[in-house]
Amino acid sequence: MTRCGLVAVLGAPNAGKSTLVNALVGQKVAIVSPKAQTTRTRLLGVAMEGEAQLLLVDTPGIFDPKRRFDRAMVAAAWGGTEGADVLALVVDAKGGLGPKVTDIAERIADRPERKFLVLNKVDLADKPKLLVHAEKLNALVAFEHTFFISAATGDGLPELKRTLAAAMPEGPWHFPEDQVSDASERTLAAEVTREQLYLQLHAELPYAAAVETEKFVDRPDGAAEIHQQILVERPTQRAIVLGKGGARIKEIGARARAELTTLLDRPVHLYLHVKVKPGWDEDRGVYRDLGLDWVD
Ligand SMILES: Nc1nc2c(ncn2[C@@H]2O[C@H](COP(=O)(O)OP(=O)(O)OP(=O)(O)O)[C@@H](O)[C@H]2O)c(=O)[nH]1
Ligand SMILES: [Mg+2]
Repeated sequence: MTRCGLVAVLGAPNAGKSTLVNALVGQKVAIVSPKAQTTRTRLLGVAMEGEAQLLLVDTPGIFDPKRRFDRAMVAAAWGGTEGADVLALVVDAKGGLGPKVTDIAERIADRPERKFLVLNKVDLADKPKLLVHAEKLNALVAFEHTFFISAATGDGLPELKRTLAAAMPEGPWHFPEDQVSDASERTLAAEVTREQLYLQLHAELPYAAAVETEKFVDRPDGAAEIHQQILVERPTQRAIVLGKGGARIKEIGARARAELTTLLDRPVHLYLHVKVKPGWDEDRGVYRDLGLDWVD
């Protein structure tokens, strides 16, 4: 008897949703950074637990969006919860709860799906605070279970995974056992480069940038040849991405290439090009390429 179902992993930005999905899958499928709003589109990570296949929907963080692009991200997050068997609300337990978290809790309170509360970052949080958060959120939502975990250290993950597996409906697996995500290699490659933008450049820049894979060629020698465009809004941002004498873009390319060589399991040739495209976040074509719906 096999089981298979959808788990929507949702929460405020920076709660550790993508870190959790990676940890449950047992391999990196989603990019992670210390900055909020790292995940921009829905992504499916596939995890196995005994006879159960968990389809984990990693979603962008939910916040109060202003720009069109942010609204599209938040719409993608709520869209990612549709059809889920379990809604897993991931909460960063180290700080205060904040209005974002209670707003999300209130919005899921009346939904018919099974709901799990996942208090994350217990390695950083103090115990009394954890219990206060758990109590407060359980007063807002009828959570079936509350878990205290660290997606970073793995603390509490086996129990969470077992409980999720048991909550999945009976049915055939949707993906081959060795498939880890629904993202194409093109998309994965673009995300890995974007992760380097987040990790290496600070201030507001990453929010002003997008990465598109323009060409992905499998060379006869087995290597992957990847051409990508980094879109920024202004010439000054282009200069920041390039760095002095091109040093920054070189380092971004080197790290992204190293990571992709591991993830794609073959040699990678990565070519990056920075393009100034004012208002790229108002271009329907960019939304389509990134897998976001245009929102009015
Ligand atoms: N110490 C600690 N750090 C964690 C834990 N889980 C995640 N982090 C860190 O928290 C930051 C945010 O993690 P992400 O997984 O990108 O968070 P997210 O919820 O996917 O964020 P968005 O995609 O921006 O909504 C990263 O720096 C992670 O390394 C944890 O259990 N403990
Ligand atoms: Mg994320």
